[in-house]
Amino acid sequence: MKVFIAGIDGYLGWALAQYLTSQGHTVAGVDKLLRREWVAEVNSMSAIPIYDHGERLAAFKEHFGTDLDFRVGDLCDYDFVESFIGEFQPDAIVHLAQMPSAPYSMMDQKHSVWTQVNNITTNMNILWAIKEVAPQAHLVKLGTMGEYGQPNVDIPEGFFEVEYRGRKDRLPFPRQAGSWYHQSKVHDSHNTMFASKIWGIRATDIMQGVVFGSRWVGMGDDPRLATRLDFDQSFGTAINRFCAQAAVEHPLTLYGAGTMTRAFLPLRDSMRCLQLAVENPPEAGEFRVFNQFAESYSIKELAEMTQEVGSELGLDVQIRHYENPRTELEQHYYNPDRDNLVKIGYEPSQDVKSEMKLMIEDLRHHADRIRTKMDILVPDIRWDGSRRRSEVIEP
Ligand code: USQ
Repeated sequence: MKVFIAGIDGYLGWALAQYLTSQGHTVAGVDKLLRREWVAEVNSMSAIPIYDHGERLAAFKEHFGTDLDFRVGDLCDYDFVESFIGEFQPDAIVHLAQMPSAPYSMMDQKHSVWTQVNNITTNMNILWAIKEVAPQAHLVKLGTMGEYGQPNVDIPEGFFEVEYRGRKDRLPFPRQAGSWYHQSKVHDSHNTMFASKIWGIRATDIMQGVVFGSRWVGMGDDPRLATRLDFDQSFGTAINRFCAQAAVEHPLTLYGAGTMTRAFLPLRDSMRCLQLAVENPPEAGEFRVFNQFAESYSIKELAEMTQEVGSELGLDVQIRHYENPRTELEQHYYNPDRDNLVKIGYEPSQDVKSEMKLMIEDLRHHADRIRTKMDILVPDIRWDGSRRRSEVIEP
């Protein structure tokens, strides 16, 4: 199939371009390289070194024997989006090209507004381009499990049956997102569902959990093909941060009591699930929702697992509780469904510790890079828009 990846330079996008190519698909994609700028703006860098556009393209050609049509461009520029998608005529468009960080979006007025304008515009431009020049293309839109929030009932996949005042309907499940970033994804879900309804676009809205890990099986060791791995408070996700902290024996930064529960999946499962979504498109006009994760854990359990894996590797890993800089429920019910992907062949990984071990080993090679950024490991972006470094607390 011909797959267009929006956001092809990112953590998921660069890995996915290689993974889908290795599975026989033809890939093209676009990126404005903004993730590199955002991470520099928050005074950090990828723990695993990443190479520039030209070096990545050369390595891709050497390894896969084919040119990758990866253009640097702006998805907020509609003419560019329409012309590239019209030229490539994809069967599927995987849309990963958004600002993905909750803390970054909570920093101040400028960052929250920018996040929403950028994220909603990129999605709207892709929806319009599908309608205008590639109506057969299937949009695989990366949303987030965080769109649902933490309701005190089970979380279905997008829709639920409801009976109200004697009448029944199948309605979208309520979205109660916990950051301006997560809210931007809620708006995208609504816009995509509406576009499907009025224009007959086929779309899969992926409610993805928190991704972790540094590689997919078969990724090889050419450093030019490595994907980025962030560990700062904004762009590093919980397990990736814990593994980076373990690699340099910095205490793990557990926010609050650490009893928040989230759904997680390793990078390789994310690749596999996106492949399954692409290869099993919905009918024209169908808008479907996949909850995409392997398993749920509390953040405290994950810190303890990181500590165990760290000590198996001879590292002294302490766990410390810090004031929670976020406004979020720490004690809550959490039970999301995950059936749609399993029905089309997904076998969830259940071995978080093996993945952590691989990642800590990868990160230990780059411990010196992480050590240069020790001062940014403790969070200071607070959900009320102020900045103050969290203090250590007794839970
Ligand atoms: N947390 C800690 N310590 C840390 C970092 C995080 O205790 O050092 C806690 C947070 O308070 C939160 C949980 O871990 O309760 C998850 O935080 P996270 O930063 O790993 O994940 P989140 O902000 O939710 O965002 C990440 C990605 C985002 C994606 C989302 C999926 O950055 O792009 O949409 O995961 S989900 O969480 O399912 O919404």
